[in-house]
Amino acid sequence: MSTSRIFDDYTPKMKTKSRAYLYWNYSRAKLGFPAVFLFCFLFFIAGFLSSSLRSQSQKEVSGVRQRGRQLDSVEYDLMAHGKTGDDSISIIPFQVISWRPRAFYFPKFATPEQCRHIINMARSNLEPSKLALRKGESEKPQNVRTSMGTFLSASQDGTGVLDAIEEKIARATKLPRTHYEDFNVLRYELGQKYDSHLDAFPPEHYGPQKSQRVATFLVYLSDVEEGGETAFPYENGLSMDGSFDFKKCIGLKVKPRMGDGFLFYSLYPNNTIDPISLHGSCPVIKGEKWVVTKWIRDQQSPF
Ligand SMILES: O=C(O)CCC(=O)C(=O)O
Repeated sequence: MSTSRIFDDYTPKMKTKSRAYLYWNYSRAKLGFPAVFLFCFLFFIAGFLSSSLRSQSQKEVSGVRQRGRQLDSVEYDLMAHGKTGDDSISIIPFQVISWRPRAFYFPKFATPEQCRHIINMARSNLEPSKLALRKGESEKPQNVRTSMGTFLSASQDGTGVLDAIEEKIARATKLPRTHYEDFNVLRYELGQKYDSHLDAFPPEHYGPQKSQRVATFLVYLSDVEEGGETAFPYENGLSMDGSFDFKKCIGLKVKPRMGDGFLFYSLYPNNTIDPISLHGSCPVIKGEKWVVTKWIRDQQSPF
């Protein structure tokens, strides 16, 4: 085929096209229709295979983390800040787990090194976890909370790990550290659990309160092979007809994974207690569960 045939459509409009375009046209003519068709077909197949592979990996949710959206890197123009403000932007990724209860998941909130450090700090001081006594109770009910635990304050940790975690909780919750109780590190061995309860203290059961727990921030310090989920049996108003057995582990379940953070609110925005925040720790079926709890109050310490 002569080049004049190839350039048949070389009109004035085409003159503006680049040499590359002309070369492509030339090559196309030289290769012939079957070769171009084959090339397009292979290109289509490659695109189809790569997109179906990508969507397959995103669907793998059973037992495996669902792939989240990548955060775009954005340039921010900072504001002038007040004396207690920051000169940088905080970005703490989270997922809304539920609005009833108001519960939010913070993947990879702490590093594995931070988790191991907190466990090591707590390990030698563990005692049986305690329960607050209700009005009229003289001793703690048996077999409700069977974990071991200890309290740690950020100031006890010379390495600054607890300080950094507490600071990050303040950024995540936007609630000030002046309202925080000490960290409560908990260890659940096989079969150990915490039956469903509220973190807030209803005055009808506990008497008048000087302050209330607004929210709870958990950082899971270990993976758990099976069981040990933090469970909310009243999720979205379910099982609230009065017949619920507080020892049952049902409803919305959050699986502990080393380093992940989990926040839920015990109070409504009007400071009354949200009954749907009722929650517990399911028995550990396989492995061991370590978690650290940070209770956040509506008043400054001391409570
Ligand atoms: O261990 C958990 O997942 C929950 C702990 C808890 O409910 C609590 O400390 O109040």
